[in-house]
Amino acid sequence: RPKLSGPELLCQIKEMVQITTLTPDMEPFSGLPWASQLPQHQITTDIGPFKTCAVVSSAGSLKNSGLGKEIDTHDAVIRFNAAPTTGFEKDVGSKTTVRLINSQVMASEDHHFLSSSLYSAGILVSWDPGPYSSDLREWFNKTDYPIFKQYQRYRRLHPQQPFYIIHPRMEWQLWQRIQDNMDETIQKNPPSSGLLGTVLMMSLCEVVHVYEFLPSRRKTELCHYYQRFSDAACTLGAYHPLLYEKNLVKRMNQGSDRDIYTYGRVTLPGFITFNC
Ligand code: NCC
Repeated sequence: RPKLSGPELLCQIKEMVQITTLTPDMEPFSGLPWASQLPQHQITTDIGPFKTCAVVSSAGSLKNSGLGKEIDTHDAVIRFNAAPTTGFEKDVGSKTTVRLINSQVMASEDHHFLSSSLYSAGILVSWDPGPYSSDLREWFNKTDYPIFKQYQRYRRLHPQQPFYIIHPRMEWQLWQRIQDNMDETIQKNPPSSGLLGTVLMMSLCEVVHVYEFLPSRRKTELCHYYQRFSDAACTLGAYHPLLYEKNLVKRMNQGSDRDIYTYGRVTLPGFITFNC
């Protein structure tokens, strides 16, 4: 199979990955009493377009990066799961426009999702590994974690905060782009929050800078910049096809290798800026 160039890969993702969030009219949700808690419109209709966006991975290599000021100059910033800014501003900045969380964070006791102020800044977007069929009814009957129960509870407590749920089809369409562009067979698990968030921002922004998804010279076994826990699998992947995700992002990068090495910074073009 011929190896696609960066621009060809970008076009595949633009054309074959639909950024869709759940709306109240979708089955089986339309028939449920809480459907009206779902946003009326697609996230891509409601927010953006932004000029510049920053995707802040949670990697340990952000520690001592001093990238906070640079990150905050972007028009929109996306962060993931339980990644904090308080106390880490120098390295990761303080602006949060979007927070993308997996359903494990929503459900596990130790994250205090319903009560922690960590989640009250910005727009929330959540996802749960759906079945490969991407059938909403099938997913609804068998989610990985109780995403819908927690969604309803959170919405009741914070009715004013925008909160979207990603259609699982997006996960698998993106997974397929990874698989079709790799020679090896990859594990059939959805891409990491980091890649999902990167593609989401490519649909909302003209230019996307991704920080420490491709590790800089600060590369470390430290899992997160905010925790004293080391495991190389955080950077290389175990459940998620993370290594393959990174390979794909490396091929799409429009910045220099020097930018990666020094700043852990990748530059990706927003979908509206190129034609296929
Ligand atoms: O670790 P996590 O991700 O929250 O990190 C967010 C995204 O940053 C990128 N990353 C992170 C660490 C690292 N050393 N290198 C990186 O490149 C990845 O793109 C990652 O997606 C997830 O994807 O949702 C994940 O969530 C955690 C965990 O559920 C949450 O942190 C909450 O505690 C998963 N860890 C476990 O299940 C134990 C992780 O596999 C993926």
